[in-house]
Amino acid sequence: MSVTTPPGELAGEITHLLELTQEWQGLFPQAAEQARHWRHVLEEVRTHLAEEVVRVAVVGAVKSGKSTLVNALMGREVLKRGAGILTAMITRVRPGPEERALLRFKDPDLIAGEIQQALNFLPDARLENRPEPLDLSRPQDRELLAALLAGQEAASLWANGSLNQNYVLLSAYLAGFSQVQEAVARGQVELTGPEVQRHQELVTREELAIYLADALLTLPAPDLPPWLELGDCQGSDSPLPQHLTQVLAYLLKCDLAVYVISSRMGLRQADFQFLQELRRMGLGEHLLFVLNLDLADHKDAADCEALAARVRRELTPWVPTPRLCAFSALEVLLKRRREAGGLEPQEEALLALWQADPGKTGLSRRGWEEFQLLFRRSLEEVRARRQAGGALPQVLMVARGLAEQVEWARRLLNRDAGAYRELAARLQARRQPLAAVRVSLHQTLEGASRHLGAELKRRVDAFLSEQGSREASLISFVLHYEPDWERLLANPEEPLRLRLYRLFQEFQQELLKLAGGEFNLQVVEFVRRQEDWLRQELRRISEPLMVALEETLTLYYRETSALGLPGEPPTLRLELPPTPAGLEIPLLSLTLEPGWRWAGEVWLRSGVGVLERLWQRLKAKAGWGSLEPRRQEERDLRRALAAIRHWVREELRVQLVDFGERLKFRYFLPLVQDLARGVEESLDRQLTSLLTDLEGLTQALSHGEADREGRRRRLDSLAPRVRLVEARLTSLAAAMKRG
Ligand SMILES: Nc1nc2c(ncn2[C@@H]2O[C@H](COP(=O)(O)OP(=O)(O)OP(=O)(O)O)[C@@H](O)[C@H]2O)c(=O)[nH]1
Ligand SMILES: [Mg+2]
Repeated sequence: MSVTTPPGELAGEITHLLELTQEWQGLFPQAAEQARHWRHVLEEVRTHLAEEVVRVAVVGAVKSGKSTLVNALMGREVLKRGAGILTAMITRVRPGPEERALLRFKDPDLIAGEIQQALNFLPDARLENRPEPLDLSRPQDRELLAALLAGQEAASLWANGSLNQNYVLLSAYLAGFSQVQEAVARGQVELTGPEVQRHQELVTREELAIYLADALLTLPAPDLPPWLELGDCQGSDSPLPQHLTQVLAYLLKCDLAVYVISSRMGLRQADFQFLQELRRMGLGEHLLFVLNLDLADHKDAADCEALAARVRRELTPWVPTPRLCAFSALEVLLKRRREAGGLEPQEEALLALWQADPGKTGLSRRGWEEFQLLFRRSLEEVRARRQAGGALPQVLMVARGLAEQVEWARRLLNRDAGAYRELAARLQARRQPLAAVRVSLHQTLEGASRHLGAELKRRVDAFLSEQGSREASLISFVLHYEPDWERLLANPEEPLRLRLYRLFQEFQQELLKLAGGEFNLQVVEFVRRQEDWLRQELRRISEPLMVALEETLTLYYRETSALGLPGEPPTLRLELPPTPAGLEIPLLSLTLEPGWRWAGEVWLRSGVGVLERLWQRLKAKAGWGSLEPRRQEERDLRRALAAIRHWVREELRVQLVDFGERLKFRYFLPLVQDLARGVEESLDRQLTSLLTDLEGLTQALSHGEADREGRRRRLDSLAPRVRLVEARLTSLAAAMKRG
């Protein structure tokens, strides 16, 4: 992997410092230990900066121009854009040295599970009592699925097939199978060079995209920072629930979202709902809005401006000061492509048409320029925020430590070997209390981790059990769900069994929508609240020990000053590391296994059910005023619904328990451990960077008695340069704090 130098001032200062520590080591090879520590810290920070990615999700309603905007930013046709709902899978796009597409496919077990789950909603005798699940790699199973999907029962059950999630999923899996079979078996596919274009088909055709787990595209884009990732998302109002679930999961990892609004459509109800969701995920203050102007659609520049003003007004209740830029993404893209020399004649004609009105194109150009500035600034802010919290304090401590050592070495040069030894011994004694405080900090944090972990477990249990009492919760949904009875019973010819399947199918779809959306949003909000609390607690617990540590450090510095080595005791920073990138908030994905069939059907077929219906029929025959057939059916279905509710309630309970365990053991406990360890490591590093290795230094000095003058000259030249780097880092830290 090629290592790119991270941009920004911090990276430059790290390079400087690395050179200076090298120089220091050349002067005192016997005191190499300390220099090694500094270099280790600096190199680690540097690697970390180079690997760090700022993620930006490009979101908005379907067909608002999200893919076009990503293309405009990249300056080329990277993603497929056009009519019809296109983006079926999030494509992550990153600038990189070479063209490459990495497509990761779903695990075959996951695919089989999703197919099985959807099949549960298909009432067909051919599916009952099958010894093993349907496997698309078997031709006879594919034939069966094709026959099932085309069959009478499926047709009547899925009358509005285009919007039925199970139907869409099964047909997509079946249609795409032959084309991706090999790729799925391999797990992933890497495309390079001209082959890269092929990825477009995979991510835009639902039947292929359904097999994908991840799509990452790398392309040269010299005017974008190498640490940027743009996520081209599916439309937020896409009718397929799996699209929204994917977008939500991606947004959780993002630092910023660009919200695209089509000037043709403006803001609609679905936008406000999505904005609310973005806010609940904590992205409210990290949104940039693009009003994507369809230049042909607006009379003149004033018209465009009026629209922008209206959109801004409409956004204000949701986002207090919306950052909105208005321009045509397509125009930007075409202009950039023209510069690169590759426009089709009709595209030229389109540009010419737009450019006939310089008022509108001028407005669009200014909007794009404004957006670029704003975008850049927001990205830099994200990076600065992260660095201010982690990398910078560490680098600053190295600079301080080095400056101090250089200063002390200059003063020590005049003394003789006996004096060095005495000095080293006295300071060594002063370090003992520091070591003691470090030990008690370690113990305190260890104890706190256990206690905080236990408290978090309790809170997860409470959160999930509250679900039972909350309105809009999964459990109350299950307990109170009512279908649209009118619609369900509309066709008097429909057999009862089919109605039952339809009833359950609608129930399932609503439930999955609630689980994938509202429930998971509640989980995210809950997790974020706990994280804030956890960080606060760790701070509160460590604070007294930090004070003790600083007091001991002050005494240490007092001693060094008395020994003729002046220095200011530093302010230590309690660093809580960011949540590790590999730790993802678990989201619930509910599955309803075949058991339900029996729950409902059992009632219909049960002795009670059969007897009841027989009795009603007898009563009718005897003219005893039986229930009319429609009422009777409704009553049967209500009873079956009660049986299903009971079964789903139980199933949900089991899955929520399982989900709670994942939250506890795969998220919160590792997080507690990681944060506590992070606090300690960061303090250790700061202290090791700072506390002069006097023993090494005095040894080094006594070895080089002969070349005292040469050393003095080199130290005199080194000192101001180190101080300069330290000063620059200090002002960088101050600037970040202000920013
Ligand atoms: N006139 C005009 N057309 C545009 C503009 N931006 C995008 N389009 C067109 O609008 C259509 C949809 O654009 P896409 O970028 O595919 O939209 P999307 O939001 O990614 O769509 P989905 O991914 O399907 O939700 C394409 O045909 C674009 O060429 C624009 O600024 N002006
Ligand atoms: Mg798109």
